Amino acid sequence: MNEHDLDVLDEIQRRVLWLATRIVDAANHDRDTGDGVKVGGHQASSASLVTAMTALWFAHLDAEDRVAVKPHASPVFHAIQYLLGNLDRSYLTRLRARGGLQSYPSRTKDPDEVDFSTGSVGLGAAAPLFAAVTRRYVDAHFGTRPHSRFVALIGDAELDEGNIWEAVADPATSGLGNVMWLVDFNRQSLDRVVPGIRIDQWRGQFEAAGWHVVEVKYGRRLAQAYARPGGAALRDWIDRMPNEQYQSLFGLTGPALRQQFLDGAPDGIAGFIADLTDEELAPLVTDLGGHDLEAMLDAYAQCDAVTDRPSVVFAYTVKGWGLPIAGNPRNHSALLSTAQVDALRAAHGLTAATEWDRLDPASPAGIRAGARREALARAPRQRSLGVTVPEATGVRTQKPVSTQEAFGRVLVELARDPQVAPYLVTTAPDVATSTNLAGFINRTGVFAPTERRSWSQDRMLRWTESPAGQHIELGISEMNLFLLLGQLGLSWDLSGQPLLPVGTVYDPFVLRGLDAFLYGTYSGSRFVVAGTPSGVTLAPEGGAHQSTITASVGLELPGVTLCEPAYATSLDWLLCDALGQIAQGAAPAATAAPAEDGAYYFRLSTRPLDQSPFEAARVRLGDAVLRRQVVAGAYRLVDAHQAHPQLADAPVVTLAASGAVLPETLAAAAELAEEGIAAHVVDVTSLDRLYRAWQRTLRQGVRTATVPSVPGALRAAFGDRTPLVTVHDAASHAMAWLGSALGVPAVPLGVDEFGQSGSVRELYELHDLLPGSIVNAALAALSLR
Ligand SMILES: Cc1ncc(C[n+]2csc(CCOP(=O)(O)OP(=O)(O)O)c2C)c(N)n1
Ligand SMILES: [Mg+2]
Repeated sequence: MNEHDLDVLDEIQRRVLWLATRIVDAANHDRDTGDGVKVGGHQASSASLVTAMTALWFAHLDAEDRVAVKPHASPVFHAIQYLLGNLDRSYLTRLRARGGLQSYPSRTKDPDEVDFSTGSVGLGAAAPLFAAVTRRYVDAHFGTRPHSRFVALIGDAELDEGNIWEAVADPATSGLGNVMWLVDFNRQSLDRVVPGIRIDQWRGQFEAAGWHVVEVKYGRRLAQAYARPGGAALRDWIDRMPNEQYQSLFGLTGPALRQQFLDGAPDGIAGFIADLTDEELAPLVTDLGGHDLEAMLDAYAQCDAVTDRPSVVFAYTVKGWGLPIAGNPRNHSALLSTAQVDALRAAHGLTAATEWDRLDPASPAGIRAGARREALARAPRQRSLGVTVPEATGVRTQKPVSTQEAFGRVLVELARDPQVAPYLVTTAPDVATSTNLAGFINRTGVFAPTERRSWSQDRMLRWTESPAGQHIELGISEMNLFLLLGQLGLSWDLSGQPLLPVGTVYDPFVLRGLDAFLYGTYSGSRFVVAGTPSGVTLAPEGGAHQSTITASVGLELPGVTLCEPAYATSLDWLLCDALGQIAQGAAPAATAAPAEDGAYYFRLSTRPLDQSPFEAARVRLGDAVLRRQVVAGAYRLVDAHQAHPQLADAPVVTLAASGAVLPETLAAAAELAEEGIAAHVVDVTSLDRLYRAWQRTLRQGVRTATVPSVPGALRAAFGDRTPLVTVHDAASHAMAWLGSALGVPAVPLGVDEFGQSGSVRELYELHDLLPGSIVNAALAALSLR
């Protein structure tokens, strides 16, 4: 790049800096929210990345590249999109406003095209790495796509997040030459100037994991000074200076700066800088490489040249670069005053009339922006897969079977379906075999970028690794599981190929990956995850492995549908429906009205259940009706009046249960019948869909000030309003709302303490889930009428 081009880029970066600063300023000073809550925004964090981001978008990126932007640099991203002509001017004054620019880049809520949502620090760094894992898989299975580079722009303090190192360390992410992380190395976090010089430690960690590390430490001015006689000592001094001392230089001018710079310096340094005026000294000693356009472009080129492993660039920057708050340890959330903004505007040669203008299209900078807009324009992507997933695979079993086993079998059946099979991809954090994925893996193999020889003679598990494999095995990191699932589910967008991703995880450890789970669904990803085994039903495993709050988590997570079937066929129907909805993309589904988006969370169990009660309901209701009800969230497994006509005039109670506790619930209903009480049994297959149906009608009522009715999904299963007992191998709270929804007295049974080791019977006894307790709860519910 020649001097002229660098000057053009410099002009552009100055405008980017101004706009990013002013976007935050306008949000805070031009708008009155009237609620006394500060609007906020991050001018210093944004300024820090202006050079790196200008160099990327205005000189380096291609249309196929995908970039994650550090959360606090969203104003820089939007300023760039505006200058490229991809964002309407009206948004610039609407940062952090409803319907405006989101505070942190959002795939689903921002008006311009964001590749990766960010916000929870650490996750935005890992997401492009897993997007590259996904691309490698897609290329191997569906033919090579146009080359993409996956870039993450991350804050240096983000490297404190453990998930970063989990992602870097996993063999599944190794060898990805199309990945570049750019660390905004401003040596400041939120609270402070980070003590010590950590670069050597981080370099070691990256290199040990097989990464290519580039340091962009100094700008051209300092590089020239180092080349002069005696310059080596200057370099040595700046390299050794404590972060805090170096950072403090940015707030100083005149003799004070010189004095602070020389504090502790070896003899000779003072002499070396003696002939520089104070005005010359400041830009020299603060001349860092992260603000040198040429140095940054050179670093990007170095990363492109290394194609067999991921690269990380440590760009030394100044937090608040070009602003009066530069380097100030308290600048993370600091806002420029109106007077400071006025001075900055004038310094950038702008006025109140021109401050929001784009670059003059006739100027070299404007011409470059126009050319880059064209170079970065993307073709539309297809979200729908265009294949039909069957309504059921028809898994049949004479023997008792658990939902976890049925899940494995349904996947094997789908792997035999020539339409669906190619798109299925499974993943697990070292629990593939213990969550019944072995059958699927035996059919499809394990994915590896290159053929690997198998040394195992095990005929039960053929762990063949090849580029054709359809299972991606991860080390034990639930964070990585959800990060990968999230990216597999966005493959239609980021790699031009829709997939049907399915993951498994021990249910209690869903919580370990919860932030990444949320991240994926907030990003609009669609996948299936099975949490299995769940609850105290995996009894001997004890309290550390027993999940109780996960049902509530699944129920409450937006963009996630929780399903907890008890019987094999209902699991079959629900899983096929879920995959069918993912295959359709965002289109409305025939089964669950209105259109359901997002991911599916199957909470499963290893307890084998006798399937005959379900078969009886099938005979009673017929497959068409039963399937519709199962998919809608609940059906009546036992109708007390049909089962016991003699109880026509008896008191009636409803026992609603979800998942593994159905046998105890059925036994309780039988006992109640003997005592002259008619007990219906409702099998709740998706608490989530029931709750949503209820909320939809309620909200409708609230918004239109009309009386809400009981929604259809509840009416079909619960019918007459009887007292209610809910039974769940999960926190009792998760089902407790059903009483309010139906307007009936209710006794919720569930697990509200940590569990322990024991048999299923012993643990159910401990937590009041045995038939006797359910009977007593039913009597209590009846007495509450
Ligand atoms: C998981 C998570 N924890 C805490 C925060 C709050 N937070 C936002 S930025 C930040 C410090 C970031 O420092 P760094 O990554 O160095 O960014 P920069 O210096 O560029 O602002 C913290 C603690 C967050 N956004 N996400
Ligand atoms: Mg920082």
